Amino acid sequence: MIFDILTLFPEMFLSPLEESILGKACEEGLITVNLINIRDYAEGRHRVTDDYPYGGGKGMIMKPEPIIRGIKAIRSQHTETRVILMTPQGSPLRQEVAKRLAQLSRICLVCGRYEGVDERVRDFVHEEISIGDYVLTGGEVAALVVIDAIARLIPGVLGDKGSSEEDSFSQGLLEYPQYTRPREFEGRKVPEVLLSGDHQTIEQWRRREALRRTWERRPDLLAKTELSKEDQELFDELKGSSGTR
Ligand code: 6GU
Repeated sequence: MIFDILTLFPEMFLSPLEESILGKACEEGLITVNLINIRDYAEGRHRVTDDYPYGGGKGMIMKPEPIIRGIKAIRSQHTETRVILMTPQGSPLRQEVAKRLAQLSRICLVCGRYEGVDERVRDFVHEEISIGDYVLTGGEVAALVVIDAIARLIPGVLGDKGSSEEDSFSQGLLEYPQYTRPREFEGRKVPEVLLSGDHQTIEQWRRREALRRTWERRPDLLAKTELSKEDQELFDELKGSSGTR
């Protein structure tokens, strides 16, 4: 997967892409992130990339020409590129969106800054994505979120650290509680069932706890998830014993 990032702040991407799993994915060539400064496409001695809003109002708007020239330069070399504008007005990033995007070969993420981008930029992008209902100072951190969510779905990126198919959301449920050593910490014990070695009982416990957690914290997710007959039985057990925790 190749990402072309159009941004006024390419350096914001450097250390997140050098560390840990993303760092390794870059090193191994499983993902490539090209950082392109929008200012390189601005004209004039001062290479201005923003201007006052027509009609008045607070803040500055990113000028259309540098961004659109940048998009055109990328698309003219790589016609298959999917162009995505990062904006709080975009459609919400969800696991299914990340899965769809992970199938592509090349994605250009356009990072807006300031109070937004000139509306005419929208005619040159395929889609718009938001990472949630809150406002960031710019699209850069959101673009990193998109890169991370996609990268970990690319075969080889997670390695033996586990398959992404069992993650929260992939199955429509939150994850079950996890423990490691010690068996007891400040009076807090690891649930006995996890020490039992009985894999079937452990599986069932985990599934029930995943259902419990989702029901308690994200009933909206549960409403969208199809429960198997077994899940429905575990879920009914939970509801029968609510409060026992
Ligand atoms: Cl993509 N950009 C900005 N500036 N704020 C956001 C966002 C994006 N997604 C959520 N909030």
